Amino acid sequence: MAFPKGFLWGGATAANQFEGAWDVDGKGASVSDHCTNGSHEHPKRVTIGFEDDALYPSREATDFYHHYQEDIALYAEMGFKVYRLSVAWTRIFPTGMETEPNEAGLAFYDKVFDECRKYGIEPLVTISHYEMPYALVEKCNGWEGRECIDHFVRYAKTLFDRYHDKVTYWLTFNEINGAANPLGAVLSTGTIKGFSGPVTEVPDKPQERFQGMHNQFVASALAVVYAHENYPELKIGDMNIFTPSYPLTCNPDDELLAQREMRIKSWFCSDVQCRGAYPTYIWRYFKENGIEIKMEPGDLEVLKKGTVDFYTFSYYMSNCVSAEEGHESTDGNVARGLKNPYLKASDWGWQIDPKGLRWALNEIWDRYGLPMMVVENGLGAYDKKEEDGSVHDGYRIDYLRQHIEQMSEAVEDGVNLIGYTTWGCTDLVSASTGEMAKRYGFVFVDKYDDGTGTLARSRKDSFYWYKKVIETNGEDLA
Ligand code: BGP
Repeated sequence: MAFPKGFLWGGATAANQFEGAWDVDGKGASVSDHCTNGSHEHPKRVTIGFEDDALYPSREATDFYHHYQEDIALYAEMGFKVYRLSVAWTRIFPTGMETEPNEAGLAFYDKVFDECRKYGIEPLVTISHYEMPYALVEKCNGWEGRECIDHFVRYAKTLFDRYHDKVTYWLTFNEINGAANPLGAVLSTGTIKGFSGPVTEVPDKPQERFQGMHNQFVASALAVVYAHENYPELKIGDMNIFTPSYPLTCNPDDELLAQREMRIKSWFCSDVQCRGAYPTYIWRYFKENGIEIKMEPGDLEVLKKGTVDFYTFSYYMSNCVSAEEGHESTDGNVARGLKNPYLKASDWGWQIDPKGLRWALNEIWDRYGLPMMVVENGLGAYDKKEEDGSVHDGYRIDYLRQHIEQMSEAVEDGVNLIGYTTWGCTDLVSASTGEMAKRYGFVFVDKYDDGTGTLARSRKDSFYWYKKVIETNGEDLA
């Protein structure tokens, strides 16, 4: 086994899916607070107002807000070296537009980071993870509005100024490339002004999504520049969904299509954020899709200056593409594609492909030569809690073991991988479906899709297994 000394083992969560306390201590409503629950079969919905008879799962989620000490103690028991979490923008700036931050929100994260530090756990903080103030959706159609740049930069500066001696590793936007897909309008760019309905029916407006992405690039780069100039010890990363798109056959048409799909869906954003410039291939895509990006003088210089220090990504699955019609498709979160006859899939149709992770790590390393972290990976599954509180999740252990084995192969291949945080280390709300039944955690939370549950935490079999993995620095995966 090849993991370097000091390898950052840990887990990841996001405020909107984990914290709950959606209107406590001055917090404002974010896009995720306007999303109802759903399931694999019945998509979650966005509502403009709040419906009395609907269930909004992010409101309570699994209540990290009131359980953070217990949760972080469990991470320490597993031996976490790093804990990836996000700050809720609306806890700090309730509408996004205030000029002064909400002190109660800032104080909460002080306590959380101090608690991590107490156990020697390094916090890795996502500044914006799939939520933005809903007030900004109403004001300027989310990230389509140029003014979001100023609001975000004020927010990011506030976090750097307040926490620079508690948090070294930062990510600007979660899965920024998610907005290359229609669902990204809800999760990522918030370009959903006036929309209510199932998230699968959000109107497909690539112009708005890519303009939103441009504004996020500029905002991210400005945040990086500020951090570098004021706190040179901080490390700022990007965060992408990386989903390999394999050609279904060796037909050159499939190969070309796969290359195009990879560029638009997996490479575009990181090319901008790691290399500091728009890649030339994107202009043809924009032209053919009627996309015109409005830029202001100075934007391109900012992008050049504000490149990231390390590359991070989520990895769950791979897909296939074909130039021919009629092949069976698969499911996914924001990334979807065709079924691969060599792979099995999760109960939600996400194709399980551990070797694709080795391939991804090598491709990314070859392209950028930056240190890397896998900041999300895991199996969303139905868990059954036994009467004695145990959960026998051998399927999750198998999934994680196979992915860790492939990461170690990648390290042997020469990749500079510095950390690994599995997704949803404590059970939380699913981003794509809004349900509780899709669980990822090492820690089970007694909370169910109808909103009931005691919120009690208990250790699954995978908890003890991951503890051993960390103890042996990835040597013992049995
Ligand atoms: C990623 C998101 C996470 C997380 C994860 C699992 O795309 O960054 O927020 O939720 O996917 O997806 P899901 O919750 O839909 O199973």
